[in-house]
Amino acid sequence: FFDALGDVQSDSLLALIAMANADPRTDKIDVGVGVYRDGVGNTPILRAVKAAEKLLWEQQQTKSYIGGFGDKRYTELLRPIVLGRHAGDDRIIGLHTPGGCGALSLGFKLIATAHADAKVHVGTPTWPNHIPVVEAAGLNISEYRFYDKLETRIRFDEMISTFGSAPKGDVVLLHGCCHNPTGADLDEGQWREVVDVVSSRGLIPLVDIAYQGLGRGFAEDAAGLHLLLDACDEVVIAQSCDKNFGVYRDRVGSMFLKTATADGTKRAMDHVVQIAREMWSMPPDHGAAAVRIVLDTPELRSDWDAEVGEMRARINRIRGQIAASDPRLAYIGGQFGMFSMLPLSKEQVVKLREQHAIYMADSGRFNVIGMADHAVDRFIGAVIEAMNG
Ligand code: PLP
Ligand code: TYF
Repeated sequence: FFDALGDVQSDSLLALIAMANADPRTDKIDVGVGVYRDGVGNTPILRAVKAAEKLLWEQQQTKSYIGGFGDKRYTELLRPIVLGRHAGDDRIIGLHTPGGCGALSLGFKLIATAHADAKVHVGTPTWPNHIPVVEAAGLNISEYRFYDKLETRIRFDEMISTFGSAPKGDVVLLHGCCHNPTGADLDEGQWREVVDVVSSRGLIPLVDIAYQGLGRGFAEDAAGLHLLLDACDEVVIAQSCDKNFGVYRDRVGSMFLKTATADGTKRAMDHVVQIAREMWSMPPDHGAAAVRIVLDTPELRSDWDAEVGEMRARINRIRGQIAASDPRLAYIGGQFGMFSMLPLSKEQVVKLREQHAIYMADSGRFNVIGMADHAVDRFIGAVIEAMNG
């Protein structure tokens, strides 16, 4: 019966983790997967999260079901962070999801429930999981070229002309900040142009914001999203706490929806809860409960702010170090978040893997803070050698 199943195309990033783990060389550098690593190469549990988990263990009275919306206090506490000046808008309602991935899935399935024939414009390259999630919702995808890897710049004209000729009701998938896989974020002027064309043509933006706080700062990283909320009646937001709280495996995210009216959003959210019921029924509690306790406890909250500041500072310090090493890498200093993409061919990437035990995605995407401090110079030397070769 199950012989009918063919091979799946595995997630190339997850396959890369296994490949790096299997390499016995002790000086290997794993800049493949997107998790934060500190100066000695560890992915620690944040102090604030550890303290919140202790409080949770002491205080939690029951593990009974929490309901389809998940932890409502958790989504309430996220509102000022994610929505900023729009936090009080009752046309925006949120729901706790299993990670950003769960939020994306819900968002696209909601879109498909409303309009099964909607088309989603996706800029390439993008996070490899975006495409299967959109396809699983049964929506049509139209790709446009977002970024030129060899010229190391956003193809902004192409983005604007794609949106400018899209019919009303088409969906655009936007990265809120810290673009994965390129690190190339829109600047404020570019966001304003995008917001103008999206709102004037009646397009539906779905904003994926999975790295808030790790680029320029919490408010800055959501500035484009807030401009969209100023101008658009209908916005879908897929948010993740997995990176900025370092709770990757606990699967902590949220989906927010804005429609033109509070009643309209309530009605749409009934559909969202129904869609979630078919997939996971209710979200896992633990990680969101820890995040809630951090945000609800002033000392933990300020410690968390400081810890995100430390992560951001390390990201931007290593970016600066790489950017200063060679004029061809200077662009990396003007990009944000965990990732940038090197202008290397797949052959050059494979050579780095074989000759230098440096593991990055075939596309040349690397995790800026994937390596320990002591490995940065060796990484830079090998990359320059590869670019020259
Ligand atoms: N969106 C982007 C752009 C990501 O890089 C990730 C990374 O995992 C996600 C969404 C999903 O995050 P989560 O692990 O919370 O599902
Ligand atoms: O892009 C990354 O490396 C992270 C981790 O299916 C990730 O977002 C990668 C692939 C995947 C889930 C998470």
